[in-house]
Amino acid sequence: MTRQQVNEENVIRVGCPAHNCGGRCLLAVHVKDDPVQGRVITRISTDDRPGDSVADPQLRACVRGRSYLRRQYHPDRLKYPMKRIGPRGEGTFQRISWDEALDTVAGEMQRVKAKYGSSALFVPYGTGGYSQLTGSQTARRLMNLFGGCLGIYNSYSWGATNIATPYIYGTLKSGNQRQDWLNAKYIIMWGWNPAEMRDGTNSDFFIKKARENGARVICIDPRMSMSAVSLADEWIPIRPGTDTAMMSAMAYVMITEGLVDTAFVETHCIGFDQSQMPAAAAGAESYSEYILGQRDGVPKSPDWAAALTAVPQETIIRIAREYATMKPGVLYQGYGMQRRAYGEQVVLAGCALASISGNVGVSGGWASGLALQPEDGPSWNLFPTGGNPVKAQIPCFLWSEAVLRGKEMGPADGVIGADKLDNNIKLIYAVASNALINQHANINRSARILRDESLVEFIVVQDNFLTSSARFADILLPACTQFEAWGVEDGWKYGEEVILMPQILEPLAESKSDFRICADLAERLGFGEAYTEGRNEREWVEWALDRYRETRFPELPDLATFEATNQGVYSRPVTHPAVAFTDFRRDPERHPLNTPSGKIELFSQRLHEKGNPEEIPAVPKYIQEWESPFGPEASRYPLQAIGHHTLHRVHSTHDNVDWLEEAFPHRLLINPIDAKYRGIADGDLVKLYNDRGTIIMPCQFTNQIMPGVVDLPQGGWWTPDEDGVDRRGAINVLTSERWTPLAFGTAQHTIMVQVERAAA
Ligand SMILES: Nc1nc2c(c(=O)[nH]1)N[C@H]1C(S)=C(S)[C@@H](COP(=O)(O)OP(=O)(O)OC[C@H]3O[C@@H](n4cnc5c(=O)[nH]c(N)nc54)[C@H](O)[C@@H]3O)O[C@H]1N2
Ligand SMILES: Nc1nc2c(c(=O)[nH]1)N[C@H]1C(S)=C(S)[C@@H](COP(=O)(O)OP(=O)(O)OC[C@H]3O[C@@H](n4cnc5c(=O)[nH]c(N)nc54)[C@H](O)[C@@H]3O)O[C@H]1N2
Ligand code: SF4
Ligand SMILES: [Mo]
Repeated sequence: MTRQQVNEENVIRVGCPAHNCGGRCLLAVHVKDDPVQGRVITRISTDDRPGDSVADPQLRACVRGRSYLRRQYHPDRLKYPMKRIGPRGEGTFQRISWDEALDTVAGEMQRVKAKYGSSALFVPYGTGGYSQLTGSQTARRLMNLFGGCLGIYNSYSWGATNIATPYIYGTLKSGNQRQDWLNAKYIIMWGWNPAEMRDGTNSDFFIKKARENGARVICIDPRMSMSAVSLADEWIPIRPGTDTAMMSAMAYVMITEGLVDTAFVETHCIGFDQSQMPAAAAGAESYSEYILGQRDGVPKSPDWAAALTAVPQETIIRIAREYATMKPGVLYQGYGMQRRAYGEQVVLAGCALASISGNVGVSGGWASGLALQPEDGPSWNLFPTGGNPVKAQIPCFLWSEAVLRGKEMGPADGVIGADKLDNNIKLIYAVASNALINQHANINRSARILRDESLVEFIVVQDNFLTSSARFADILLPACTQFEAWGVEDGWKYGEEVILMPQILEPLAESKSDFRICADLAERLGFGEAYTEGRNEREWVEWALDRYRETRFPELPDLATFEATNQGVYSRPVTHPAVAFTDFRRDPERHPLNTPSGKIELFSQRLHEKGNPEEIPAVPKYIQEWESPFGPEASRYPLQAIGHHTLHRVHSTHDNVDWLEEAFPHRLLINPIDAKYRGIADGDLVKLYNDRGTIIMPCQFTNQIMPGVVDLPQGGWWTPDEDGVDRRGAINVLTSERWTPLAFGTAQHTIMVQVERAAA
């Protein structure tokens, strides 16, 4: 498809430095070549290709991309390498030369490796750079060539989903291409907010198109989210952490009213009832026995669920009937509700509903679960990190455990690749990560751990800004921004495009690209050539384009063509959207799933064998969360707090962008009913606390959140005062480091808090 370009000479089309935003968009960067200042960005607009066709829609930027010049030209950008001169964590640094910085880092890597071994080295989860040549993968390649480091697996994003989905479907590729949503008659956005949290650039656009096509759209969320407002026919507020109860009650309605697709269940599922139990688990509780309460005496009726969820039973019954009859239908699960205690259950319960309603493997339907695009989806990490000689890996969320007690950790703590770790973490090299402090749970605990120099002996942080994690660095390395480095990106989770990210500005002051810094370190450590393979960054981008061409996009232009046309993007229209599980649906015997039975496992023998039915049941169950309105903790901390992914930021990135703060001020969002009961007025400073910490910040009234729940959008920069009280509003001051039982994933959204009026 050729598209006419608007040929303004002063515009360069590039991929947005998306960081770990779920979108990938095209920016039109307007530049001026100034004789004194050099090249400056004057403004940023977006995709101007004509047409908004469904097959190949524009990749239009959001407010973060359009405000990017305020981040690019922020006065606080890191300009020079620095070393710590005060106590660790205090944030006092002194400028040093690159030579001193690199010598120190290389020297510490060698010292720690010699003293403890490679598995004491660690590159934490860090998602700030996904343009292939930026971000933590550059440091992983360095470490792997150096002899390896303790590995990580899983993500903060969808820790429970990642692990749970394959138990029922045998794969993570359980999604259709999004164009297929136009064939749906019914769409439930369950804890999913694509109008605000980008989950593929055009997900909200496709929902809008599906609705124009006649689909009824429901949003189930404790907040009347931007998606509830702009995309849905109906908003159903639900008490956080109780979704599995509503899903179970929907199954109850479907079973008792004869709305189950029994033909599909008989041929494609196991574990629905006793006739379908695996031989080795004969006699164990089946899915329908749990739903009907035949073993535990508790039918999972709408009445039962209404008390837990705060959703009226008539609503539950109606939604169940609609979903089971207005077919095909999509039940799209967001990830916020699985970043919770027992997050695995809500994932599996949603998949079970999709299965018993017969919505799996059909156009217009949706299997739920992680729902990666079938066939070859986008790739986050093309830049080769090489094999890690250290085989042991920990779940990424358990890094602070590995600092404290690595040597005691084994499979019971989610360790894979080894029976035991042979080290505690002693050196951390954090690149494009604010997950040492800001984005990890229980900030005050993390800070205590990192302050102790006898635990982690050396910390390097490489970032654009002095973030809350960077304050804990021993050596701070200034990374340049992605406008100042070469890169390339493709879709986040869905999409059929490749977007070029050419270097458009010189790196600020002495800052350097992640690739360059790691290559310089490799040079010092004696394997510079192995690191670069003789390629500079531009040549690595050419290399990446070649890989895309070989794997997904045979018609992808080469770099010279990209540059000559200033297109910025290559996209491939989707006219026949792929549908997951089509072959399995047609012929389950010849195309079995990658599960032990080859079928959809409503009952999982593998989960049964875990021998922990209270926390890891073999069929999806509602389990009361470890902090909940129903537990004793509610007497001191009666409010549930969620921290949704806001338009203002990508996690903690962009928190310091003034335009975004002006448009979306960072506030504790509270329902006036909860506020007035506490004598709080709109705009008051409030104290928000639990046993783990305290935040003082302004509040804002909103009726768009259900009473009993407050919302502090995640990602505010932790800013403790002299009493250790956070004055900006980092929700992780309040969150818990406890992990989910099966996936060892984060449960950061499961927290109870109290709010009161604060003295100014
Ligand atoms: N603008 C923006 N977009 C982003 C990101 C960002 O930081 N900013 N981050 C990206 C990344 S890395 C990820 S992993 C994804 C994350 O995407 P998600 O995890 O899906 O995002 P959240 O905002 O945490 O949660 C989505 C919705 O779930 C609701 N919710 C919270 N708890 C519950 C619950 O118990 N039940 C129900 N039913 N709903 C609940 C929230 O109110 C919110 O509206 O977003 C991606 N997109
Ligand atoms: N309470 C709570 N906590 C959460 C979540 C939640 O929903 N609730 N969400 C979780 C999720 S889903 C995720 S993915 C994590 C994200 O956690 P992180 O991966 O830590 O993401 P960010 O906070 O965006 O931090 C990225 C850092 O990279 C820097 N950076 C940007 N570009 C570059 C670059 O090119 N090079 C270098 N060196 N640095 C760069 C940014 O300045 C920023 O400091 O947070 C998790 N934490
Ligand atoms: S959605 Fe993400 S990639 Fe797109 S403009 Fe916004 S920040 Fe950039
Ligand atoms: Mo994420």
